[in-house]
Amino acid sequence: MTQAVRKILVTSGLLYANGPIHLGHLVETIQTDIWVRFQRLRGHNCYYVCGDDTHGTPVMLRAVQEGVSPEALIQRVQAEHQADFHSFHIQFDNYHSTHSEENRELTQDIYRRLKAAGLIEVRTIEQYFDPQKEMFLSDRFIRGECPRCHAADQYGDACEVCGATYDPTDLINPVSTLSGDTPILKESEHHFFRLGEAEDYLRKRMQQKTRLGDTVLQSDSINKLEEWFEAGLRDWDISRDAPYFGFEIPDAPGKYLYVWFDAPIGYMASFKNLCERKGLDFNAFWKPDSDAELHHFIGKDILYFHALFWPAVLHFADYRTPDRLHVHGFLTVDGQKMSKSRGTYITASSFAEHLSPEYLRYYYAAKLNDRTEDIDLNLDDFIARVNSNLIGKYINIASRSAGFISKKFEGRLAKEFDAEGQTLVTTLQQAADDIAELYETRRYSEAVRKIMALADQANEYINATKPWELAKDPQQTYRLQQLCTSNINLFRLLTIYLKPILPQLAQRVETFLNIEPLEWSHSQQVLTGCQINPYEHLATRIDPKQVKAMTDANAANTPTQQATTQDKNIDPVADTIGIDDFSKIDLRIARIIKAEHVEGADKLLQLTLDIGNGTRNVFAGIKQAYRPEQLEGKLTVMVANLAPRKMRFGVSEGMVLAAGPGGEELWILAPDEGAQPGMRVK
Ligand code: B3M
Ligand code: ZN
Repeated sequence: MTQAVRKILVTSGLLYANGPIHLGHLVETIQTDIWVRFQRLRGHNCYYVCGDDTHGTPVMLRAVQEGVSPEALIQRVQAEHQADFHSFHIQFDNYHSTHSEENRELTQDIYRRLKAAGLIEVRTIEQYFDPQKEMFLSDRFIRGECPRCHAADQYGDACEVCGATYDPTDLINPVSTLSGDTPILKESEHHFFRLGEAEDYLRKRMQQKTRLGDTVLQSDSINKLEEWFEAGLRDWDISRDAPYFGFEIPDAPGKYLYVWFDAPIGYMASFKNLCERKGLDFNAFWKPDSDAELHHFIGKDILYFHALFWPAVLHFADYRTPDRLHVHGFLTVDGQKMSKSRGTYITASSFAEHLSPEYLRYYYAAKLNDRTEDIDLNLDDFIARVNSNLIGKYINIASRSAGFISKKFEGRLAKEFDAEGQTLVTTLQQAADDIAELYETRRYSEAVRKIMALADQANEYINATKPWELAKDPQQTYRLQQLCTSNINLFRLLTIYLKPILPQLAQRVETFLNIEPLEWSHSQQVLTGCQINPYEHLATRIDPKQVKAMTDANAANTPTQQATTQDKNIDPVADTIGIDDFSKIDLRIARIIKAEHVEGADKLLQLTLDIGNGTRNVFAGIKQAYRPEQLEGKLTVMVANLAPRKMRFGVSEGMVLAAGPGGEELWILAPDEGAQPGMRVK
């Protein structure tokens, strides 16, 4: 059982300072917090730092829109983030900001080191510039016609209709989304990080086992890296021109470091700030000879930055690199991506207003594993699991035994268990190592399953021994006290095992049992002969009405939220056409009879559509918005007389209609009930 005390530094992704925390963000922070609390319960020195990611164009533009300085904006948002995390019991050692002195110093110093190592190259490039707004435009602020399939209104880097990727300069009729003007091409000097130079190092590192005895990444992420190596590592443009909210590049006036360059350095800055406050040794954690562990918890969408750029930057700037990247998937709610109109785009604060945050921690834990797959928050299942497992199984053990101890024995536990009670207590004690291993390896759902199976055993034992019957028989008084004592001990052991997930509940149990804060090693002790406090209600069941009230409240918030975020993105109405032009387009109701992923395509799904008189094969750029199983069986609308197009993956015979800016925000059209495949849309 005894293990050397580990020094562990843990981070979760830094949140963009331009919006509220929602249940998707919490998948990451909750799972990190559970891991960190587990390590602390085991007696390790585990530090958890995080902070806000404050730089970049979106923050700058939003501040302009709100008429405040970016500093004021990020300060306000950071306070909101911290309050939300606090209500979900996320126990950071430090919550900092990338817009801090520590981060400025570290970032500029790291830039200088990379430059001295010959890894920075300055090249002149041509880039689109918005003459009205007087700023260079990144790809996401330019839209235009796809150079390959001629779909209108595509982003500057990729077409969501045909899946082509290209440079913004390849777009036909480009438009700045900031002003609606045609951008002009302008030359500018950019600073590049020569990532290719790090390829050998990165490839080796990917295969190596760290001090933890495993590779840095889990296998599904290693496969992703292999693909990226295969495609070739491109130089990384790490500079942006003024105006930009960020750090200036040393000795390059008017040039700023790209937000993604200083963001991960923000992990170091947050820790440095902690060191200064607590007198810790920064270098002992960050220099190459450090004997501390470094763990990053991240979403799968930012793997490229954390598995390629970040270790390369650290290594060549003479810092240590992470031991482990814990990569997780996204959240869906009721099987679909979070949706404002369905009320499932749930903010942290509105959840906490309606329901106990610990219930979300419990539900996420019951779903999470060490793979990168998405997890689903099914709201009915959420209610059922909390009510029947957490309350019905775990809390029930205490509520069925504690009353007798107070009423019949003045709160005093028996000095020893009977033989059977002892056996069961021992069984639960012996599970400690297995459960610890499941937490350590981030297989929380297995841990919860195991803990609940032990709770089942405890309940079966109570059902079989029937304390309420013994209570009627004066001959059995001591036996009753013994039984309730072992039951209370079973409850105490389960509380230790659940404590990383349910810290506040555990604290209430500690008060009830009149004991010091529980640690993992306390699982090998028992509680006998002492005085406990009267049982007070520890937790209540969820009333489905609470969940309904929460989704209603979030749905009701929708129009205002959308109006502020989308005002700017409404496209002007196109040139007028006659009815003849319109009637050239043959729109048909189609049933999606099959939807599949396309090997090697990031944005496309392959759809088989039934249009009444036959089927069509269509490649649609909706992969980020839908999973295939969400589409199969649905009716939609397609352009049936679009000329077939030969694509890399096959021939596309038409196009399905969808609305929205793109990426995850796309919604395919659906007819009202009654429409049949093949009907013409006029
Ligand atoms: N803010 C992106 C994100 O929130 C970014 C993470 C930075 S981690 C250094 O997904
Ligand atoms: Zn295209």
